[in-house]
Formats: sequence, C-alpha cells, structure tokens
Amino acid sequence: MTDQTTPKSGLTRRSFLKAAGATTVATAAGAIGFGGLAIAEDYAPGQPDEETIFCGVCRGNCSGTCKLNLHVRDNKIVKTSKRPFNSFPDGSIDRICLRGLSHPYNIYGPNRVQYPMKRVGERGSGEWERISWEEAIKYITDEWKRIQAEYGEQAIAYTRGSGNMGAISGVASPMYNVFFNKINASMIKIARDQANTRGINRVVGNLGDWVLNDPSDFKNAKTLFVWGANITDAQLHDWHHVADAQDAGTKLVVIDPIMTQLAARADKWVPVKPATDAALALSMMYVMVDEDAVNKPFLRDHTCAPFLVRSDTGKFLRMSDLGVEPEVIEVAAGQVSAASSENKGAKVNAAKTVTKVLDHPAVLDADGTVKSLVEATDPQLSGTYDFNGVPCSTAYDLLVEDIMQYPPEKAQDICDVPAETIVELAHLALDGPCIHRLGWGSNSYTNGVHAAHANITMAALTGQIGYSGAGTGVGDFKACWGINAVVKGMTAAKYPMISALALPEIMRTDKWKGEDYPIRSLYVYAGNPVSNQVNTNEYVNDVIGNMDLYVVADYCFTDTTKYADIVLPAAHWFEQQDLVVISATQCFIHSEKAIDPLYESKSDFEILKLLAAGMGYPDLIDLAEDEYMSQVVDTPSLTALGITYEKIKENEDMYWYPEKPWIPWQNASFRTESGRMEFYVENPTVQFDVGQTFDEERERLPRYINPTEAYEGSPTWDKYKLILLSERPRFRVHSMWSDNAYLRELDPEPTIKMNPADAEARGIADGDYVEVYNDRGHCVAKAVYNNGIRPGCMVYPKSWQSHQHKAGCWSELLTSEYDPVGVNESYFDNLVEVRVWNEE
Ligand SMILES: Nc1nc2c(c(=O)[nH]1)N[C@H]1C(S)=C(S)[C@@H](COP(=O)(O)OP(=O)(O)OC[C@H]3O[C@@H](n4cnc5c(=O)[nH]c(N)nc54)[C@H](O)[C@@H]3O)O[C@H]1N2
Ligand SMILES: Nc1nc2c(c(=O)[nH]1)N[C@H]1C(S)=C(S)[C@@H](COP(=O)(O)OP(=O)(O)OC[C@H]3O[C@@H](n4cnc5c(=O)[nH]c(N)nc54)[C@H](O)[C@@H]3O)O[C@H]1N2
Ligand code: SF4
Ligand SMILES: [Mo]
Repeated sequence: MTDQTTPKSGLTRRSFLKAAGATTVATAAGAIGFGGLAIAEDYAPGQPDEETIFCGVCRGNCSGTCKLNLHVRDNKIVKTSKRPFNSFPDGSIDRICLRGLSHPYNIYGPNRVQYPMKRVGERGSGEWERISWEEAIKYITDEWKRIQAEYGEQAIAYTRGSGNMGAISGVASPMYNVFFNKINASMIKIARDQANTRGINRVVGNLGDWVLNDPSDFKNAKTLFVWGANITDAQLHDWHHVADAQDAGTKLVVIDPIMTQLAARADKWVPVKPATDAALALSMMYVMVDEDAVNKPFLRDHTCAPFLVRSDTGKFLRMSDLGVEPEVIEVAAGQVSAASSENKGAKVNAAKTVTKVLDHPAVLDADGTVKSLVEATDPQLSGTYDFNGVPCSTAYDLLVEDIMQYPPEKAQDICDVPAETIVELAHLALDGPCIHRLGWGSNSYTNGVHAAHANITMAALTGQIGYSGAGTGVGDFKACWGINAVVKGMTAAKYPMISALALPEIMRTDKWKGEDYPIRSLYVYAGNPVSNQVNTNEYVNDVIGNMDLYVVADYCFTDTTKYADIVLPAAHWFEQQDLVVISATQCFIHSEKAIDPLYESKSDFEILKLLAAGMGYPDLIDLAEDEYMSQVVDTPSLTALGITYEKIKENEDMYWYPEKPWIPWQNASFRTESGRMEFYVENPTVQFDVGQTFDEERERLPRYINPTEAYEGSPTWDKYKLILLSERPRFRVHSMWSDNAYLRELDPEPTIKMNPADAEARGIADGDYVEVYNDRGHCVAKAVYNNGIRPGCMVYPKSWQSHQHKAGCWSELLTSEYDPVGVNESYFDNLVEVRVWNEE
C-alpha cells in the first residue's frame, strides 16, 4: 500500500517540470501525468497527423461553458484552445481564458486524486492509505447499511457543489437522484445565489433563477447599470459584451463599494456603502415619484399598482370579498426552466393542464367605484376604499409611502452616495432603455432579498423591462428550458431537501424542525464545502465532526477531501462525455470524451452505479449515458423547437430558443398569479423551509433594513470595525485551479486588499503579512495597499486552500447567520479586525 498526502506547496512550472522527471521514476501512475505535461511543454504545431482534436466544454461554475478544442496526442491532452460555437457562426462567443488554457495542469498535475483512499490519520491530517475500488465501495455501503439500520434511512445524506455543470456526471445530473432517492437519503441543498432570486422572483414570477436579457443585448441599452457584479473577472466570458456595448455608445454605471476593474472602465462609478443597495434604489424611486416621472400606463396595465390592499389582512381585496364567485378555468401548464435554485439542477415539468381559480383583485375605477380588475376601464393608481369598515389603499400608494421615507438627502447618509448622484442615477434610469444587471454583491448580506426586490420594483416604475435594451435581473446563468429531469428508475424523494444552513444545527441536536432526524453520513461531490461554505470551524467541528462517515468524490485534493474518511477519485471533465444544459451561452452543448480516465479515476456516473450495486441495486442504473440523456432532452417541447439529443451531439451546440437574443418578460407577460409585476407581495414565502418564522409585513414591500453584522453600530462593532468582502478571482473558479502551478506564477499567494488609510491606522505596511480575525476564526495573508477599496472594507480574492495560507482560512471568518426568507449564505455580512502577523 502506498501513502499519499496533500501536496503542501505550490510549484512553479519550471520547478514542477524539473521535479517531474524525478517523480516519473518513482511512481508508475505519475508517469502518465507528467509525461502529458512534458509533451505540453514540447508541443510544436505543424504535426496535424499526430493530433486528434475533440470538442470539450469547460464547465465549472464561472458559468462561461466555453467550447474548447482538446488537442490529444498519444492519448494525452497536450493543449486546449478555443473552439467555435456552431450556433453563433459570427464567432461572437468563441472564447477561452487563462483557466481554460491551463487545464492540462489540472489533469496531469500532482494535485490529482489518483485512487480510492481511506483515512488513516486524524481527520484533517490528510493521511490516507490507498485501497481498491472494491474495498472502498464495500466500506461505504456496509457503513451506510449499518447507519440506516441504527439511525433510520434519512441518516445518509448527500450534497453537491457547483463543480461541474454537466447533466450526466455534474450538478444537473438526474442520476444522483435515481440512486439517492432509491435509498431514501436526505438531500442537503447548498444555500447560495438565491437571495436576489427570491427578491426578484416574488415580483415577476419564476422563469428560472438568473433571468435577464442576453448580454448581447447590452448594446441596445442607453445605460447599463451593474449592481455588485464584477464582470471583468467573475463573468470574464461576458465582459466582451459589455465592451461591445460601450463601443456602441452604452453608458456603463457600476455600483460597487470597491473600484473593481469593471468600475475602472465605467462612465460612472458609485462606491455605495456595503449592504445599502435597497436604500439607494428606494431613493432613486423617490426621485421618480417626486418628479412625477413614473410610467403610469405601465404601472396601471402591467403591475399590481392599482390593486386594493386590505389593511386588516395585508392581502389584496378580492372580488370574492365583495361576493363575486371566482372564475374556474383550465390552462396549459408552463414549462419550467432547467436552472433552478436547487443547485442549478434540473426541474421537472409534470402536468399538461392545470385548473386555475381566478378570484380577481378589486380596483378603483375612474368613476370612483370598485370593480374587478378585468372589468375596470381605467384602474386608478391612487385612492382609498372603505370595505365594511376596513380601510383599503392601492398597492401603489403603499409603495409610495415606503419610498417617501428615502429622500436623497436621507439616503445619502445611509448609502454614502451624494444626494445629487442619486438624482442623477434616477434620471439615467428613467431615460431608457436601461438594463440593470445585478450580481451577487447585495445578495451576500442578510438584507439581500430586499435589495433585489427594490431593484426590480424600480423596473415597475419605469416600465423598462421585457424588450430589447430593457430589463432587470441577475442574468449570469441561462436556463435551457423544456428538459425532463425524471429518467428511468427515478423515484420521488421521500424526505424534503434540507438547507445546508440548517445542517450544523441538525448535527448538533439530531433534530430537524423539532423531530428526531439524525444524520451520520454525508456524500459530497463536485463541491468543496470546507473552503466555500460559511463558518469553516462550525462546519468542520459540528457537521463533519458528528459524522460517522464523510465521503468526498473529487478529481483533486481540496480542503474538503482533507477531512474525508473515504476519498473517491472522480474523472476529470475531459475524461468522460457530458451534456451541458445550463450555460451562460444559453446553448445545449455536448462535451466529448477525449481520453480515458487517468489513474484509477471513474466518472461520477460510474461511481453511482458501483454505489447502487453495493446497496443492493445492481440493475438500478441500467441504461447507457446516451439513453439517459435522450430521456432528458427528447421532450415534446424541445422536439417542437427542433432540438434533440442526437442533433445536439451532431451540431455540438444548439441555442435553446428559436430567436436570438432571448429577452425575458416580453410583452410584459409575467409569471405571477395576475400576470403582472407584483411588487406588493400578497403571500410572501421563504426560499427554503427550515421551520423558521418570519415577519410577513416586512416582506410585502421592498425595505431597507440593516444587515446582520456589516454596519456601523452592529452588535460586534465595539470589537471589529472592518467589513470583509471577497471577490471572485480571475485565476480560479472558486477553489478550482487553486493548485494550478501555471496560474500560481501569476498569482502566487493569498492576499487581502486594504485601503492604505485603514492599514496605516493599524501599523500595517504594504506587503506585510497580516492576521485577519474575529470571534469565529482567523486567516493570514499578505496585505496589499489599494486606494480603490472603500475605507472600512477589505477584500480578499476567494478560495485559496488552507495549505496556501500561513495560517487559517478565509471562510473561518464568515457568519452562518441568515435571513429567514432568503435562507442564503451571507458571505459579506462580516466584521473583522486586522493586525500584523507575528509568526510566533
Ligand atoms: N473567475 C471566477 N468567476 C466566477 C466565479 C469564480 O469563482 N471565479 N464564481 C461564479 C459564481 S458561482 C458566481 S455566484 C458569480 C458571482 O459573480 P459576481 O457577483 O460578479 O462576483 P463577485 O466577485 O462576488 O462580485 C460581487 C461584487 O459586489 C461588490 N459588492 C460587495 N458588497 C456590495 C454591496 O453591498 N452593494 C453592491 N452594489 N456591491 C457590492 C463586490 O465589491 C464585488 O465587486 O461569479 C461566477 N464567476
Ligand atoms: N467567501 C466566500 N465564499 C463563497 C462565496 C463568496 O462570494 N465568498 N461564494 C459562494 C458561491 S456563490 C458558490 S457558487 C460557492 C462555490 O463553491 P463550490 O461549489 O464548493 O465550488 P468549487 O470550489 O468550484 O468546488 C467544486 C469542486 O468540484 C470538483 N469537481 C469538478 N468537477 C467534478 C466532477 O465532475 N466530479 C466530481 N466529483 N468533482 C468535480 C472540483 O475539483 C472542486 O473541488 O462558493 C461560495 N463561497
Ligand atoms: S474558466 Fe470559464 S471563461 Fe474560462 S474557458 Fe472555462 S468556461 Fe470559459
Ligand atoms: Mo455562485
């Protein structure tokens, strides 16, 4: 048996290649990998007969899903290069980034998990022994059987990260549900990227999670507002659309507390105080209302503005309240998008027609009488009505009452944006068409739902939504609709999904929502929760620490594999075929298998089959990959669009929609009950049920509320005075590429960006190693002076692995508090302090 430990230090490419020669002698398995890299180094073009090129899709969570040429020589991937999209013959989305170019290192580098391993040292020590696949599967499934017999079937849980956008082995794969539903395991759902979705979808309805005009439409906007997104780095693949728009005359306004590279390119940069976007948007709306510049016809015809609201229940006054029987009609069920908050996984579209009860809202007509919305000729935006002693106001009046609390002079103090700037922004937003592109800035605080709610409400006031150049939304991923996620052998899940945010408490108490609910094993794939979830120490101690068996399937070593009892070697993306159904390109894309899985790795699809057999279901997953994918794609709705699995394979990529670019909410047709923008939320619901309570009244309209920690005067303000933000670095996608030595030459070590004033006040010089700390943990990194960071904030490029820090890790510092409605991890809602690091 051979021992293998996590590589401790990054190597430069030169030293790596030198070392490679020595290592090839030492391990036979290593020889395959290092040989590949040596060829990458020696590769000279001009020998086409020796090279085969495969079509690959780069499919991590940057969401770019760029098509890549995989150049294979002698059964090794020696190079990657960009590959044209057939759906866009103008070449407009052909692209590749440094990460895409450096895949060979991820595939052949020393960080690859090569064979199944069982932990021999302490959890977290990174010491394992090599075992065979048979031993690994037997060990896991014997333990699972024991655990289920002892604690109940729910005690086995599984969770996915965002590591692979594929539908066969990735996060959009229905195959995990085929297996884990069969054994009635609990699904733990990651809790991220959903607060702004909640805030938006509760106003416009659900058309998928991240819905906005295709970025190629940016150029049709007069102004592009970017709120808390760092497109040059985090949507590198979309940056060219922004640059094209600027060339075409679109004004770029970036609202971000820090001078990002995007902000540096903007016509206007608005360094808003963190977590105050809702107040800024409400104040812009104040200006619009105050100047009587709102789009009244749009408000009347396409929003809930004229609906009367009962002051006693907070609900709309309905015609049934006035004694009119509701109408009952049959309607065709809408399609459901592939991109959902369920981890970017696939959703199902089951029923063909549904029965709808139409209890129309009551409105005030021009003649002063109350009528059904469908009968009134000119529903009034303002007015009151006395319903048997219950005062009712229009939804618009209630919104305006809220908005009137935020005159620019007051918002200026909250947001630290000058009142004149707020007025200027309001005027720009009125002078449409405008696109408001929201990122995950405001989403990362416990008040994030309201920031998005406020922003989409602004679109109700301007009417700029649903046509070319006009829209508001997140719009990073795109939904490919119409897929089917129920494949052969899949049974319904027995237990509801559990939010990852509820897991620590469940593990501490063995209870969920007051009932006994012990969990003893977690299977993690395509994710690195120790690095990417909040509050690492809580996760490691309470979640992993209370597990009997923690299994991680990954293709490389990570902070999470370090704590695994069993590590399973997954195949890299290019060692298997897959199908992409969620993508920034809005294309279905097929990724070919270019080489066989290296070492003893297996695709997750194959791993699932082994696990199923081990649990007594050898025939559960009995179709070939292609047959399952045909079940996913060959649905009536996609066939009607001319999209079939066979055609996707033939064309490599197919745009999912008949027209380009796709623009959501066309003809102001929304997916709410009324078909209108319901900025007044009659029935607020939570993103995820964790047995929580929430304040319904607060959720009805967009409000500005304090975040949990990241504000002056918060409960921890006496001890900690710096807000800790993170950014997605262009050198990694989350933790992926962390140990890629090619990229480490450009970006060698963890850093923290500080405003010099904050640094000097603490005696910190540019380049000092500093310790960032709070009550939850600490982290050591190199301080980098940066005048573009808002004083009072610090920013770290995220997801360095713990072995790359001198001590600690960034996620240790992050709060696990969450808003009961958004149930979202709040990555930026943290206060910290910083001091010079003293090695001892
Ligand atoms: N290279 C790379 N690309 C990625 C990823 C990656 O890891 N690496 N991850 C992908 C994933 S999963 C996601 S979810 C997306 C995220 O995409 P983005 O949201 O674009 O990513 P961030 O870098 O977090 O950018 C958030 C920005 O919000 C700003 N901000 C912080 N607080 C506030 C605030 O209160 N208000 C406003 N207006 N702005 C604020 C921050 O300064 C930062 O510039 O990126 C995707 N793309
Ligand atoms: N501080 C801070 N933390 C954050 C955020 C933040 O803004 N700030 N953002 C959060 C957000 S929005 C997100 S989406 C998360 C992302 O968090 P994660 O989903 O954990 O992201 P990755 O680090 O990309 O982890 C993916 C893992 O999957 C592995 N992998 C890739 N392909 C495969 C495969 O085919 N099979 C298997 N078995 N494994 C594979 C990769 O090697 C990698 O280890 O991070 C969150 N964490
Ligand atoms: S990492 Fe993202 S932007 Fe870069 S090549 Fe891959 S998909 Fe494209
Ligand atoms: Mo994300």
